[in-house]
Amino acid sequence: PATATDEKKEDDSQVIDSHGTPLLVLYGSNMGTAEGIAMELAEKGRRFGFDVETAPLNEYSNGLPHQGAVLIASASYNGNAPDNADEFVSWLETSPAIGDVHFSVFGCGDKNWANTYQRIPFLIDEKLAEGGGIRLTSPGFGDASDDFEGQYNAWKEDIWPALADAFDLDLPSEQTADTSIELEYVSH
Ligand code: FMN
Repeated sequence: PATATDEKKEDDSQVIDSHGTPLLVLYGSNMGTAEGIAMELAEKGRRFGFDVETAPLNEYSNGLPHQGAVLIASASYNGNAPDNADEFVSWLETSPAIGDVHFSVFGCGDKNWANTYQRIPFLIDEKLAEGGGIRLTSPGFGDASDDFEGQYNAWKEDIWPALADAFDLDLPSEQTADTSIELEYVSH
């Protein structure tokens, strides 16, 4: 017999319009913050019907896919790349031709490292754009000494509508705009 739990499961699966657009979510992370963000984005992407893969940045040090989109979350360590992103960053520093890769970058940083604040995510965003990559949104930057969560949420909210636009997808609007809808209800 159908229980309340079964019904909920069914509802969840019905939400998905499985268009299968490739979504590669890459991370540069030593302590898990950027990797955690990548996993959260991947999970949401799957719910939205993307064909999602996740990997450390170093697995793509020879090039990025031109199909679908690439989301990147990275930290910096004294201005250097995290351990699992060093080869990727070295490759980018050779100014490769990126081509029409759709991407967006979120930086995990801390203003306590003032001179090298967000150096690596900033570099990744700049180099990808210089090489011909197409920014889905402006890069986001979260500062662990400030409102990291708020800065992350602001970037994250723009990602899904930008992906819907770029790939002509019909993502459910109450999901793409869930936070702003909630805020609207509260303020009325
Ligand atoms: N943040 C920056 O913005 N620039 C830096 O140069 C920088 N250097 C750091 C060096 C050390 C030893 C540590 C512990 C943190 C540093 N941070 C710096 C902050 C981290 O990048 C930030 O905490 C980030 O969220 C860590 O991400 P992860 O957990 O994915 O490795």
